[in-house]
Amino acid sequence: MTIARVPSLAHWGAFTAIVENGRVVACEPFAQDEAPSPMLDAIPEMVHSPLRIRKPAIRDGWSDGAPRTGHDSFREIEWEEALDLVTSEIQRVRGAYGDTAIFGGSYGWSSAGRLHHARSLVRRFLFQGGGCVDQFGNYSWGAAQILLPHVIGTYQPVTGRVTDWVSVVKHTKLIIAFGGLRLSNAQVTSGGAGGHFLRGWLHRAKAAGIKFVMISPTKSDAPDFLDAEWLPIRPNTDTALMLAMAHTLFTEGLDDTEFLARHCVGADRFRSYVLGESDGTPKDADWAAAICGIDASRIRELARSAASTNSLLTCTWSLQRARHGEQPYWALIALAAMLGGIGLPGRGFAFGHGSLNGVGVPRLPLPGPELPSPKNPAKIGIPAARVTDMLLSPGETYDFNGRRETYPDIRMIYWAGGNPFHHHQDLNRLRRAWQKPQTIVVHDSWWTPTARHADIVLPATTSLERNDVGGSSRDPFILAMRQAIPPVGEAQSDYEIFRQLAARLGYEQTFTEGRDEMGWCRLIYDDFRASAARQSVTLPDFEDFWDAGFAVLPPPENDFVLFDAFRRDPERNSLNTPSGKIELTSDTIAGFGYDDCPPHPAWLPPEEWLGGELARRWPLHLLTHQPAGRLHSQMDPASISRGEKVHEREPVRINPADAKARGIASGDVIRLFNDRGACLAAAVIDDNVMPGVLLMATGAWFDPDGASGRPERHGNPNVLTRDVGTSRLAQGPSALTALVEAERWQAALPAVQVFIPPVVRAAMPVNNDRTHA
Ligand SMILES: Nc1nc2c(c(=O)[nH]1)N[C@H]1C(S)=C(S)[C@@H](COP(=O)(O)OP(=O)(O)OC[C@H]3O[C@@H](n4cnc5c(=O)[nH]c(N)nc54)[C@H](O)[C@@H]3O)O[C@H]1N2
Ligand SMILES: Nc1nc2c(c(=O)[nH]1)N[C@H]1C(S)=C(S)[C@@H](COP(=O)(O)OP(=O)(O)OC[C@H]3O[C@@H](n4cnc5c(=O)[nH]c(N)nc54)[C@H](O)[C@@H]3O)O[C@H]1N2
Ligand SMILES: [Mo]
Repeated sequence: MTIARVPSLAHWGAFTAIVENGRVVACEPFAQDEAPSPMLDAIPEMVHSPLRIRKPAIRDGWSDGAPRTGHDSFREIEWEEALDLVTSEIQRVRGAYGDTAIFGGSYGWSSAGRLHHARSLVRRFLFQGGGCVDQFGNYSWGAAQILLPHVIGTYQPVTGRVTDWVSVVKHTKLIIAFGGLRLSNAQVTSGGAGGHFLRGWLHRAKAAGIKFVMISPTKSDAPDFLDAEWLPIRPNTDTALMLAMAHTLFTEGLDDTEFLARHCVGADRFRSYVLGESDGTPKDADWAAAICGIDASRIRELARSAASTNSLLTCTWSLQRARHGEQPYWALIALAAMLGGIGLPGRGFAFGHGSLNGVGVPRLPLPGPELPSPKNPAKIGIPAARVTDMLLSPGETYDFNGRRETYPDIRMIYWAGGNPFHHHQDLNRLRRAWQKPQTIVVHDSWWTPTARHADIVLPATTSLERNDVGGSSRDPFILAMRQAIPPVGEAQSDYEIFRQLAARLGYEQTFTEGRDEMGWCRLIYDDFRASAARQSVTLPDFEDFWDAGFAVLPPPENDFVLFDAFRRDPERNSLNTPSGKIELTSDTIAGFGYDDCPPHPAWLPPEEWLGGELARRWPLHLLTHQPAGRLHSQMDPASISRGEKVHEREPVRINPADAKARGIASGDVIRLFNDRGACLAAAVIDDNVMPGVLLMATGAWFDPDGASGRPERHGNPNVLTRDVGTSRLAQGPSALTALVEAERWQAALPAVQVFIPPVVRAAMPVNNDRTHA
């Protein structure tokens, strides 16, 4: 028996793959990781899963234009034929309809390695061939990315550079955490987690005597060891709470008038709105209590205690993934400005400390390793979450950040490294829109729901079947990802697939720049090493790095405090806003004239919330959080994720009162439904979820029942969520605004089918004697 130990990396952690006779049998956590993720255990199972795509395949019915059902059968073909087909489809569509008829935004997390990052590669490949319709922004912080530059001149605080934990532990006394600090979300870093840091920092913060107040619809959003005070809040109403805190500060003279005058513009107009001078409604604590469900006296006390001590206001990314998601972010900044702590150690505002591993972790300010990206000559993209709108409404106009844009007419979709049939909202609507293009090409390693909705499916290797370099701008490590096993089946790397296509299309040299896989690994590492050298940090040369499996940046010398220079001297270190200051009122946004995004932070009731008219018909607010045992939809077929299911269904947490009113017992299969769709899920009764709220993880593989009118079988909540932009400003996804009803499922229980691979007929003639790994 041969045993090999090979260093590698996933978004959820660095590890050593243990390989026995060509099979990955275990993944040992990286020795320097203080809190490795249990998700590493899912990797061997997934690499050798029966759900792997083994050979290129064509959907039956594609050539006849039969609808994509997700239940179609496929026919395997040889690589040469598959690559020729994709080539001729690209040529046909570009020739007949132009470059903007190809949609290649390909949103999705792909794998951690930077060379074989599928989304970067599909865009590189299509951009170099004439361009395509791209996707801007993301699902994570789509609203913040557009709003924040108007308010503070940058969206840096959502890319991870927020006042760091070192500063917090030294100086902060009170953390008010809107949306909480969900430890399970800190298992992952985009680009790969060399270490896991949040648990350690929270323990140090607790030991330093910091008091935590958590504002969330569920107590489970903070670990018990924090002893956080839990203030249950009605979903999507945090803005009302923040405005009421501002009201207390203004009326009790607790606002920092000097900071507002010297560092902000538009405080007067914001003040007159908060006090009710501009619209007749004072946004006081009593007003907010009726909206958000938190006691008026507690709201006033919270504002006073925030003003009386070194407080830090943090907010998860989830708050802006809701209708009018711009508002809580703007209101949080306004509140922090009134408290006067912005730019001071351990004070001010921050986003995402509890959203992703690495946020707030001290690290030298240099970019993570990356593959250089070319420009898109087609110069067109849509906000990431507007994909269904685009497919359904070619030629129609929409508003986006002050511009009026037109949706292109898409004939071909090329997707690699993403799973829209997981990530997008209102999946039944996406499924209708998905019928429009003539051809859909997908690369994936597994028969995901998106692969099953494609016409040409190309099997991609996993990270363990190729060489790569990984790392993140939020992590001090850079990691070698060495090939551990030969490709499973006939899978090829995304890079190699695109190289062969580029060769057929006449631009192989442009695509490869004359480099092979190892040449690119070396380039990515050497670029990173050079940027470290510019900061006087010496990293080992490539050979030593590749041999050791990692290199690490030393910790920064100084604590990072967001906007400290601006605070010291706002004239010399002005912000990149029109006024150079923090804009509590924005003339630019005022000029857009959007009724769904006014010129200053404001409470705008969403169309669906527990205080609104629709709640009479749909009385439960469905919140979808990130799953603890997988990355989005990745690894859902593995034992860890499946072990969390009940009767094979995704669990949904429900308050005892809501369960009782519906005759639901723990473990019952229930049907969740609204006008957009229905799914089955398994009830878990939990008094840590406030009444009126359902809490469910995203990412159960979409398993539509073939028969019409039947619920999705597995518990994919995106059949229920709302596919509407946050506002005309940012057009971000608003998944967390969704009302539903729940009832016990009384009929026969349909089996979950999505973990059974589709029917795939072997290529004819069968002439290969490969042994499948
Ligand atoms: N309701 C609701 N929906 C949400 C959210 C929410 O809060 N609520 N959150 C949203 C957010 S923040 C995000 S980021 C998205 C995530 O959405 P996605 O990023 O689309 O989700 P993943 O499941 O990570 O999909 C990655 C896909 O890439 C494939 N893949 C992995 N490695 C490779 C590779 O090397 N090559 C190729 N070709 N493919 C590979 C995986 O098999 C998988 O199919 O979901 C969004 N959806
Ligand atoms: N294990 C694991 N970790 C992950 C991921 C994963 O798939 N798996 N995905 C990663 C990605 S891509 C991202 S973008 C981040 C996302 O990070 P976040 O967006 O911060 O995470 P979520 O889990 O979507 O939401 C966190 C909590 O917000 C609360 N919440 C929802 N709506 C409201 C509201 O209106 N008000 C208040 N006060 N609270 C609310 C919910 O109770 C929820 O549990 O997570 C990352 N971390
Ligand atoms: Mo995300």
